[in-house]
Amino acid sequence: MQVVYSSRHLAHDIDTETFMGVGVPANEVAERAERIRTALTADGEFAFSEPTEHGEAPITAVHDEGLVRFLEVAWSEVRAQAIPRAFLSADTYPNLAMFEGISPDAVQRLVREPGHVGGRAGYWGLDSAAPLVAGTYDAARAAVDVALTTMDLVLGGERAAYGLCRPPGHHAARSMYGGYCFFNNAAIVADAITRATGERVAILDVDYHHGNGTQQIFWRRGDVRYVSIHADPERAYPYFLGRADESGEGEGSGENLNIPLRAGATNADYLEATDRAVEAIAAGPGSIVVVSLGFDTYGLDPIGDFALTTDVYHEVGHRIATLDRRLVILQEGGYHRPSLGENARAWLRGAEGRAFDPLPSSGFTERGTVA
Ligand code: Q9C
Ligand code: ZN
Repeated sequence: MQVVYSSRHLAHDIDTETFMGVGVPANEVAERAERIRTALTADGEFAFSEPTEHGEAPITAVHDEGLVRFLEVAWSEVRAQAIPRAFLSADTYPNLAMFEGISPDAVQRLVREPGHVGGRAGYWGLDSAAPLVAGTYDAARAAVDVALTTMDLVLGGERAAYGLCRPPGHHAARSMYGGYCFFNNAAIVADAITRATGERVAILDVDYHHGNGTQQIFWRRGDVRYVSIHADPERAYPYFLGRADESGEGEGSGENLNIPLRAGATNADYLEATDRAVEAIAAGPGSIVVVSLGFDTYGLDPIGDFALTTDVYHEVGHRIATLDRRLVILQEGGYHRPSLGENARAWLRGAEGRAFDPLPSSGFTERGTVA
């Protein structure tokens, strides 16, 4: 399989994130992508290439231009405003209740991007879990180019290709970054495919978290079907979207399918959900599926609570391949670093119909496997 990778992700060099008001070791770190790159290289069946520059137009086709401009200058603003922090995190977020009783029209007029960079980060940001540093914008732009180059390979005739995107994208909405995500790589690609082919596109999101950004971007669109399997937002980030009764509106009515799962979800639970998701995609038109691929569903993931093991990724990849559609596979989350390479190898080999022989010494013990 063709893999697109750029070392420019290394510029998004973070070691701390904020969780419930406290600085904690970052989850979404450079080592993640390097682990996957190393494992796929050692496998020998993956051919790597560099992304090509696609410019800003495909980004502003799904994102507000103001978000792009903010992310571009955010770090120099931190410096210019002499904010003594190692990374940018918001001061205040505009909670919906701040505007209770004020008409929607008035809210539109009153809520403006402030000058203070801590306020600007609140205006454009969802949460404190997306630390922004000097190289973040460049890395996020490179991730978009990785995604679009992966799409080019598939439009050029590859049956499946994998974009090793970092930072990830599925929490980024039209006018918002957050959840370790800055630009929505999968949404940018799905939108670009509709324009390039005139066909409908499906997005299958198998990251542990609900892809609130992708859902928001396509909520009213009839040409992109979004299907997501994720932790129930009742207990998991992003908390305020991702429930089973969210199905889209207007032309997008019925084009959004959320499959929330309980804590401790097993391989069997996951395969059942996968079959439902595959069925929902097969029921619609189109020849290309964009996969938002996350491994935070793994039993040992530090921020997930599912119980999946490596062999189920091979089977999930295989079941998605039974759709017999072309696949643009883009990396999202997954934070148990020692297993990331093996899990990616298992999934991608499954999607290609190849066998998977686990490496004998992966150096960690799976929770949830029968010893
Ligand atoms: N205790 C992706 O997987 N909350 N984003 C972390 C840690 C933010 C996940 C809480 C999770 C964002 C792409
Ligand atoms: Zn995730």
